[in-house]
Amino acid sequence: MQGGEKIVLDPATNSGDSPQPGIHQLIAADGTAVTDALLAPLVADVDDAQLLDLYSDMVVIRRIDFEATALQRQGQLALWPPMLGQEAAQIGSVRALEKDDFIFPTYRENGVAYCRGAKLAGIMSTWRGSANTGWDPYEFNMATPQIIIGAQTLHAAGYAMGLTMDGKESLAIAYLGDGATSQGDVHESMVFAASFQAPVIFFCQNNHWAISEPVRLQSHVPLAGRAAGYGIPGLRVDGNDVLAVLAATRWAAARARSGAGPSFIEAVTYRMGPHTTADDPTRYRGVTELEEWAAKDPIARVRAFLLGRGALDDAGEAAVAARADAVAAELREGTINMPDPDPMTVFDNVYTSEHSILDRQREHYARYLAGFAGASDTATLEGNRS
Ligand SMILES: Cc1ncc(C[n+]2csc(CCOP(=O)(O)OP(=O)(O)O)c2C)c(N)n1
Repeated sequence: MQGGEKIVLDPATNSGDSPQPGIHQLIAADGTAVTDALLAPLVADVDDAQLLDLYSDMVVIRRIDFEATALQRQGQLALWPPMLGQEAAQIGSVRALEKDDFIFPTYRENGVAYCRGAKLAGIMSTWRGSANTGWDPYEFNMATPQIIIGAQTLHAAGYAMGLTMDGKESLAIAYLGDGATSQGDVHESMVFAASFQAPVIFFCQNNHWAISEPVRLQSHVPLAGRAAGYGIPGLRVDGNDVLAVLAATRWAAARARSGAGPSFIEAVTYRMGPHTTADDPTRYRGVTELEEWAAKDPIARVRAFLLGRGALDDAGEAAVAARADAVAAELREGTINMPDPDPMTVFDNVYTSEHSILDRQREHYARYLAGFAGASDTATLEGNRS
């Protein structure tokens, strides 16, 4: 990587345990400070108040996650992809970006969407099945949730190439998972990004599992090493260390803005919950692994760090808890009272112009809905959602 930093390509180090060779860290799992020559200068300006904000954001998005999971269990959401354990990776990265940087997320970056300013009910609407996206991509500079694994990396690379052509100074960031790095789209996007020196950050959250597929099965080298094969500098960072993730993303952002081209960040973290609420992780992973990672909890770590510095007290904790309570209440209220869309709007925004196949489908669906006319009970159309 840039600056002579070496990527460790020993398969034995790909377990994700930290500290380990090649993983940059600033706050250890017990909350003590770690020296890192590359990252430390990048966050030298971050004071206790800013760190407290990062902590508060993490507590809030964990609360969003718990509330959404509960709502799914209560039948109010069709599905939810938990971010439990990945709060530092989401908050540290998004807080390193400028407003005009464009984000290309997967389906799991709901914490990122929240920090970007998306409304809570909007974020939930996709998971309730009420809308294709819960925010206006152009208002928040954040694309719609991407379910097709890796596809958003192509969009990000193309957008970044466009930024260069337009002479813009902003950047694109693609969020992706460890599993996505096995996907052809991701490799194609890295080829283009490297060839055109596009201002794009590939931010990979290595949460160790692609549904039931462990990362060790997919890659015999650390994932950041894959980027090196394209000539893209890669950096492995402790993804449960919010300060280190903030620094790593600033590193990549500075490279992009200075014309140095793409970067790849492997944030080594862990998905502590299921893949989605439709998944049962106890069928494919052991409790010991979960316990090991619970001891590296990203929120407990920054909390311990703040307490150690005297930067967090009971009043501070109470303020954070109150913010989380308010967000949870708003989320619940907004979800439960969300109006159902007109069923026919499902055909909107598919094509920009008329399309004969879509016209036929629209007609069939209208006839199908008309078949319920006698029932006059909208509950019949909606099934047993509540
Ligand atoms: C092209 C494609 N293939 C398969 C799937 C089914 N699928 C959904 S999530 C997933 C695993 C993704 O794992 P990873 O990239 O590590 O992200 P994570 O869910 O762990 O955040 C798969 C295979 C899909 N959505 N798209």
